[in-house]
Amino acid sequence: MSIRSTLRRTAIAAVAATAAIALVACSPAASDAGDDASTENPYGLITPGEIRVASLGDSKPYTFTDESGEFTGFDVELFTDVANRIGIEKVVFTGQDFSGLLAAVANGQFDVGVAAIGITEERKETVDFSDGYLAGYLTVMASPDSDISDEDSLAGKRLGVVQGTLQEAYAVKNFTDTELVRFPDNNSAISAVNSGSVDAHFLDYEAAKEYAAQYGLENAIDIPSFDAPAGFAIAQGKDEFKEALNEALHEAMEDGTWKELYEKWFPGSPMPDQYLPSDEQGEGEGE
Ligand code: SNW
Repeated sequence: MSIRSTLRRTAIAAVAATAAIALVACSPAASDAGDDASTENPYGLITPGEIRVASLGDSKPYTFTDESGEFTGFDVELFTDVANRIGIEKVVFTGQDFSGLLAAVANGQFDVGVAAIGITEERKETVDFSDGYLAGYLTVMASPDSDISDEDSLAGKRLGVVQGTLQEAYAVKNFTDTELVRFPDNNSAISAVNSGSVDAHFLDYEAAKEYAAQYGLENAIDIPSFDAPAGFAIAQGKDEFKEALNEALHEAMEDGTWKELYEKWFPGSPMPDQYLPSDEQGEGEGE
């Protein structure tokens, strides 16, 4: 094809696209005649029929990329299942730094943030959350030769945290004699532990377990974070989307899908009660 005809085709395509956008923008039907607009895009997604997800590439087993670059992990599989239940097959995950993730959801670059994101009042000032789907521990991970074994033993030590995490906030508040070293992601913090430039890294329990096994480190301190269960973060005011996600999430809990994914991704971890099918709750407590 000649350059000229390519240019011409591009120009025609551009004009057509602009006209289409203008039509949509001017048409009163697009905004208020509920029917058409809401059947096509009832959840107010950036691209109708597709959910764009802000996530993390290095929080195995919650969210991570496998050898072929595909996103997988507990949160990824759970969210994909939930999305499918609300009729969305196309779920596109993108890796972000944790520190920018909630802002990217709030300002509409993504439909949802999925990355073991704890629900807190402070975060709710910028984004909404689905109901919780995971409650666990924040873990300080160190080399087995270190003398870090409790919060007091962190005094005078250098501790890695990922910027913007609950670990950072907890450390700022509670580890006042510890030097905090901020990292953009877990991988860079773990490298620093391995090279000795920090004494320990503070991250989510299951991710710590994973890195511990990989690098011969150990979980030195576990701090409950049950008051901030993880939820799916969505932009404020998308109530239909949020309600649909919640309904689907509870279905996934009730039919045992949640439990299956939990056992798959967190083998050997204590099974929490509140997300199991209702007829299985209270079992194993000796009641
Ligand atoms: O608050 C916990 C929750 O109880 C569960 O253990 C999953 O992790 C948390 O949501 C905390 N997660 C951190 C946060 O929300 C770090 C997230 C990350 O590194 N991806 O800041």
